[in-house]
Amino acid sequence: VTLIRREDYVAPIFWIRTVDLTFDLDPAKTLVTSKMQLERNTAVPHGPLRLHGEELNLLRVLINGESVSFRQEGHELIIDNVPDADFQLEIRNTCCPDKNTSLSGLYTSGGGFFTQCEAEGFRRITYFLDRPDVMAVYTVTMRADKSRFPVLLSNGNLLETADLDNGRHMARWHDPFPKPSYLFALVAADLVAREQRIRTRAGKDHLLQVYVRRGDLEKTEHAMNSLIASVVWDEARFNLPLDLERFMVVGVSDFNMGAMENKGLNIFNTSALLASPATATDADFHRIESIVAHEYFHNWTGNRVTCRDWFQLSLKEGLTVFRDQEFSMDMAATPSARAVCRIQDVRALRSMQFPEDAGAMAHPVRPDVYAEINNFYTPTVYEKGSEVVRMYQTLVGREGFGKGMALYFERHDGQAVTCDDFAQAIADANPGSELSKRLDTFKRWYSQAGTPRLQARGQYDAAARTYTLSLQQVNPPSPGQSDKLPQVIPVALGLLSRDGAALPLQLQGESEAVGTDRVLVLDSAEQSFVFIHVDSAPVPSLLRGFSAPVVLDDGLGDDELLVLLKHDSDAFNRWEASQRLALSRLLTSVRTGAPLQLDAAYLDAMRAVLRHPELDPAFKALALQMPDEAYIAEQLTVVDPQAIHAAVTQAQAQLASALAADWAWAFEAHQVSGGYQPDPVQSGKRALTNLALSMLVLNATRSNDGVWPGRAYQRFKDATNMTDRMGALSALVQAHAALAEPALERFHAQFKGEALVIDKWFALQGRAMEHDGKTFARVKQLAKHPDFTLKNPNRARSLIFSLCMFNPAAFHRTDAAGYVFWAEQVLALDAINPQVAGRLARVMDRWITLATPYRSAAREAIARVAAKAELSNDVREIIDRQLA
Ligand code: DPP
Ligand code: ZN
Repeated sequence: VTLIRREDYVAPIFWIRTVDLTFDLDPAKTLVTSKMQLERNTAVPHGPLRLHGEELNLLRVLINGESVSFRQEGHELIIDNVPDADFQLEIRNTCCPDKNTSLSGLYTSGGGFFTQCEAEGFRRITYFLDRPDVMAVYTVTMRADKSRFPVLLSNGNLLETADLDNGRHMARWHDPFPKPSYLFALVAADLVAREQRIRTRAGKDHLLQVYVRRGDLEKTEHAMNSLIASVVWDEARFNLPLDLERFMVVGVSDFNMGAMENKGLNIFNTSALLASPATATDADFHRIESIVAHEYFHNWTGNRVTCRDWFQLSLKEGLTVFRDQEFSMDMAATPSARAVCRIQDVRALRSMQFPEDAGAMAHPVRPDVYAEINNFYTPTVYEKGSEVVRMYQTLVGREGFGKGMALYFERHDGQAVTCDDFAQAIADANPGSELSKRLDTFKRWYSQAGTPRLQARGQYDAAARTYTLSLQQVNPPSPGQSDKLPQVIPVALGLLSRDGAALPLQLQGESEAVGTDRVLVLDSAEQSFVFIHVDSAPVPSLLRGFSAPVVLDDGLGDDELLVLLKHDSDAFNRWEASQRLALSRLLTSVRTGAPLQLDAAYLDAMRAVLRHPELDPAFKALALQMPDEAYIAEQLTVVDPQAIHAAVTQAQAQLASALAADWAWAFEAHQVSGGYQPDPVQSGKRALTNLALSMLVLNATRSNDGVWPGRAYQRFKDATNMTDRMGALSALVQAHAALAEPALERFHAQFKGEALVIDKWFALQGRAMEHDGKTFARVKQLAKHPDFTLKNPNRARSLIFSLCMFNPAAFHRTDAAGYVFWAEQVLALDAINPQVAGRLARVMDRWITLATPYRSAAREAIARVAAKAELSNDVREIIDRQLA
């Protein structure tokens, strides 16, 4: 594979200023005519015109109306002789949307036409300078059969529509904003729209539309509400208005990602768009709100200011994830609901991004090299990128960050820029800030891969009444980066007395205490901070709100963690204490191989959380859950997935049985009354009742008691919303209760027309707790189910990814059958859809840490994939890195 390097960036030799596209849409063969206005970039040396194109059939090439000689080399169309003055280039080609199973470029789904151009899909539509720093003004004419494709959409404003001969019709669109090709989109399909007119703060009127297939209209209300809330929020928080008269969102069921921010025409995976109480869970509602917001926010962070090259991807993605996370927290409204959002985000970061940062595919937030850019839409670029943006805000303050954003748009609106430009704008808007003092050091977050380890040790001097906090950071090596420099780590902290009081914080040299909550900035390998006037040995609460994406070792023991769990004013660290109490017990059992026996101190603490009169039910549900098995694996140098799973299973069983009466109380006490709302209050109660129910069913099944399984089945049947229905079904399935089978059958029959619900049905079985190899056997069986197909990414993910990625105990088998299955599925998917295959390949990133016999069997499976001659770039790059 060819590697692309960040340091090799050169500006384009030509600019494309305008492009006029005409599509004669036909599923088997679509004709594309492209007329472009080109201009030499005088800032760089002369050279031939090289256009990107893949899977295209070229018909003709004209310059200023005259035919011209050209060459085709690999995926490039090369024209050596082009005029020095501005010129018009006309290209005609065809492509085959029906055969496009990769879902990149122009493809068909459910009988309609859709596009996906990020990152490099536009070159699968027509020949172009398909790179984000080439920005053009687009005019798009579409012609298609009117009865099959009554709705014709593209970016920007509708100029005209007309009926044509032979039952065809046309529409012409114009987007006034210059944009890179990755933001181009078109849709031609039989769709209906929910519409809403809004007037923004600036007094402008806008039309919002959500287009879906006919039966799905009533499932769009939540997306529309989320869109309106996003528009309002971006104006209020960042002064960023909607800049188009019309903003369209379209749902499609075959889609590789969650959604795509094409200018004025966002295209969404239906799983990230459609929701009704009967078909979507609280988690789905929450996810839809955040993805609708994310794509809308891209209109400024991504579209108005875009990336110069794909190495800068986090410029738009990290920043936009940060914005959507802030939005979700603001929507959550109450402090405890905000904390729940933060906990969920950090949990996802630590179980997805931390392993990535420690594995074969570890890369900096701004990567240095790639073979296939699609492989770099990663948790590092997105979620760690968002944490980096959050640290800017921590270092310059919320107001300072707002000023920095304003300066960023003032400087760069309409441009394609780099992460350096963003950093500079935030720093320049905040002279003298903790950021500006050390901007270069801070920017190491963009260039160094890996998760920093932060060690903190405190020493109390009773005579001097001082508390010295020594911080030390270690940045372990990652592939290609053996020596690293210290990073800037903002450490938000507080000190608690043993009885839980928040202590005033005064550092040596300061004239008075500055509150009970503050941020220390570590920017070297080691630094000590001396707090004065400290009356007793404190319990430190460090890294509050997870103020930096690091692994913290604070050396606290159970007694101190129990103080934090009970009293910390920072809800994140309160939750963290609950997880660490569980984690230390799980790890002891995994490391020693001794059966896990939960002690009274732990169980009493968990009971106190569950019974707490004031804590938020959503918080309780999170605190009472065991850490993810993937996160537990991260704490170990040699990973035995079965041992981890056994420890978690034992812990759950003991928590279920020791707290049985408390779970029963929690189940009864948190029932939701009134109509369904996906708000934090109701969803928190449902999260806790569903957790309680799963514990009760688990406990009953183990003691052959039929009462709770019976109640769960009844609840499953009678549920009035999907959250409770899935909660009860999952309780039965995870406990392997006898009633799980009839429930699964009933569920399938009830929802057989609802693709997104059938995905849940597959996913639940793919994630079911392993039990004598039954789960694995069932997944293999389900892969032959008439409803199963690898062609639809959601369906492939629902079954195959659920097993390989989210069910370690069913996947990692001593007979290696899980790995054999993985290799088969990667190869089968690669022939259809390389992007999705690439994602599945990532499952083996950390094979090297596996214990015997898993390690050698995993390597063999990877080698089996590597041996295949025709692999996509996507899969090849990942496999190469795994074997490097
Ligand atoms: N659709 C992806 C996202 O919004 C890529 N831009 O993050
Ligand atoms: Zn994005």
